[in-house]
Amino acid sequence: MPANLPPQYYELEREFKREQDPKEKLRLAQELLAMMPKHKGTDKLQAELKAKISKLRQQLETPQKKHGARTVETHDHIDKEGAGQVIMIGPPNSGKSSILATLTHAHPLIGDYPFSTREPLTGMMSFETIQIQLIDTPSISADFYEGYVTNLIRAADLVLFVADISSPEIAEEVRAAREQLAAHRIHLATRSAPAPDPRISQKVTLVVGHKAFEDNSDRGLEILKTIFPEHPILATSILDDDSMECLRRGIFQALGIIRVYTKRVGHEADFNDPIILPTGGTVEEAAMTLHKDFAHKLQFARVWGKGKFEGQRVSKSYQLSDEDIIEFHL
Ligand SMILES: Nc1nc2c(ncn2[C@@H]2O[C@H](COP(=O)(O)OP(=O)(O)OP(=O)(O)O)[C@@H](O)[C@H]2O)c(=O)[nH]1
Ligand SMILES: [Mg+2]
Repeated sequence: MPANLPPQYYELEREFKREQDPKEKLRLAQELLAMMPKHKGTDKLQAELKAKISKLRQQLETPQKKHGARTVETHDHIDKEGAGQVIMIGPPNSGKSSILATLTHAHPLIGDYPFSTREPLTGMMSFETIQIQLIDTPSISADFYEGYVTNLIRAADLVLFVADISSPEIAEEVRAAREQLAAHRIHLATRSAPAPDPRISQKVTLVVGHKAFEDNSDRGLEILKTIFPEHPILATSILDDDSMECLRRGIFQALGIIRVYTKRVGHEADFNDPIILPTGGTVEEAAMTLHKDFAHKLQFARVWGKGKFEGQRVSKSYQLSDEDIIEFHL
């Protein structure tokens, strides 16, 4: 079976082969893996690349004893958990750790001074029937950028760019953070699309205007809108529960996923463990998440949900909607 790799893959592969720095090489390898279509024709290539990634990771994590250098733990990778991985980034003191503490059970250090967060920290956020992983990161400014944040951003499913709209310096703070991101080849995009330049990572971004309802906040929000005219922007405050609930839903919607509940013939639907699919996912894709053979044997499905009649019979290629209930028939 042919691998059918996109032309950008070969371009990036050349860059990977040329690269000498193991850290950058690891980043490129991870990117190659993300770009590779996942099917039988690429099984071998995927396995080879995964082996290279694990070797590079080992190499980076091995303590460097030479010249008395300190062992530096790498935070290049955080295993994904739940229905999606969302990374919070932004200027110092904008409230990222406070958002993590409000939406999850994590206990980050929160300070009324910049740069209190020194390492990434994760927490799981409940949204109705699913869990979404949030990552809090060290802040980004003109003078400060933790290198590993680039890899974390590249691997995440969604970026939450958190800015303090009550800050009189918001324009400068946001500009500095965006310049750092651009220097590290991260583009905060409105929707996912391959970048024309394969070295640049286009990340779908939800912009959060945090510390709303303070003096200056309205002015800050207007400035943020002019900086991000195309992006969805949510105004939030940890002191306002409604805004935090809107943020939960906003994160779910920006992830571009749907939840599909399964039911066995003659049983009630199981609302505890939905199948997660990208928006527009089909019955066949839902079956694939359970088992490859299952998808092959599938004859049809019945679907319950908004805008359908009860138990409507649908084909494998039928596109599901969020919160549909599906019953597979083999
Ligand atoms: N008024 C107001 N203050 C907030 C809000 N959210 C956080 N803060 C305060 O803002 C300060 C910074 O909050 P953090 O959550 O530590 O911000 P951060 O972005 O994680 O900052 P660093 O990691 O230190 O760069 C703290 O004093 C918080 O109490 C909010 O919604 N409204
Ligand atoms: Mg913090």
